[in-house]
Amino acid sequence: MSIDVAAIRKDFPLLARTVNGKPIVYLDNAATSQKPQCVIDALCQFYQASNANVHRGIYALSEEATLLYETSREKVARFIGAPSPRSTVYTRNTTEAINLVSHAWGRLNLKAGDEVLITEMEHHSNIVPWLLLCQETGATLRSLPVTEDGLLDLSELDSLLTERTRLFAVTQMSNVLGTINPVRELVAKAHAVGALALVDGAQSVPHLEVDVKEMGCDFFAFSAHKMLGPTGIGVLYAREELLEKMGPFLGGGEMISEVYLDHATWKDIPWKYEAGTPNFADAVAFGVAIDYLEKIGMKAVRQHEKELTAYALRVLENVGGVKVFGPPDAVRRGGVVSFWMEGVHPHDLAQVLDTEGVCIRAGHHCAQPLMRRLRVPATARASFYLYNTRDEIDVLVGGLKKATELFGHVPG
Ligand code: 7TS
Repeated sequence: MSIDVAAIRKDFPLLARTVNGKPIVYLDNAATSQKPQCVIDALCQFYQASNANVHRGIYALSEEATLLYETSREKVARFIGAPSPRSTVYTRNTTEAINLVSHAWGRLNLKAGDEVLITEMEHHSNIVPWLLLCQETGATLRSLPVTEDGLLDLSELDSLLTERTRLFAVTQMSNVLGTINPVRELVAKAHAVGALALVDGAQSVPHLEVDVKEMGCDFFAFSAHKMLGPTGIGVLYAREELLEKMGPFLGGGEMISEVYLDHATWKDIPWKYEAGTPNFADAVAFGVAIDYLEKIGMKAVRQHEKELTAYALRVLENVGGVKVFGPPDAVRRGGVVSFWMEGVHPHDLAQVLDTEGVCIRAGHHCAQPLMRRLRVPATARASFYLYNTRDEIDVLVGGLKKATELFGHVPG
């Protein structure tokens, strides 16, 4: 099940470049991934040979573009185990997918006295839409705490998830701690009290085998750009009955069936949720990214990242003054490692690493409530993907040691 990393790296042209005179070590995959040549080619190819607006032309070129767009949707649906492409709506990204739910479902279904449950480890894009919705409807936002080990505190679940809860919105994998949450069980718990469950898959779909049907979730959101695809295209999966009942979200061309000056009717799902000219070129290239990942196999991707993460946890432990956040083993976490280095602010650390060609993210990672829980203003974060190597983690560790020397921390 192992993967040929050397061969994979050759598919990613950006990995051949240098930064500050050093070979690039790209460890910011949780922010966005690099793109293989086949995805870049697919974008160019589309504009060179197949570009026409979709779902409107009566001519061959437009039909061809439409077919490519819809074939890509079929690939996306299959990749996440969705029962049908009808349940798969294209959005701009995870953020827009979650906002689609908060607007098109939330406004119809929430009222004062209702509750939405999130967790303390959510990304702002799975917090702020619910905050806004609760402000608008008078509903209450509650949050499941995180333990010292960076896991969800499930001992609090039964007191927070009650018959008042209308929606439980939870991430499958934390973008800060790497924690992989037991979403199947959490979804079942939500359903047991009559709530719906939304799972944020922004960090999980790129790295784990995902099956939304087996998970049983009602909504599932993710972004192409974190999984080798282009920016500006994401997905909301939702159970078909929900998509039929709720919405629409944005109004405009292409989402309608008939328009009169005093009323309108909507197109079938999923197009009811895709107002205006959609991002068809990027959707087509997204399909090629999925082909690429499927060829390698998500089991193999996960295995590689598990090994890299276990290695990173081991070597980081031996760097003086480093405290790693999140679960201590690589089984309950994906390839995201956040840490704090005594005496060095994460921003200074990222700058020193940059001089070594190493790209990491430093900051609050759009998870300010979690930063408060961890009692830090920010963390440094290295995040891996299928093209990363142990050697690159060694370069990271070398950079950390250099930062220690520069900033005068004496280990021990
Ligand atoms: N949810 C999670 C868990 C995320 O990690 C991110 C992006 C989002 C939602 C939002 O995705 P978007 O594509 O709509 O922006 N996370 C990060 C990150 O960790 N660093 O940069 C973006």
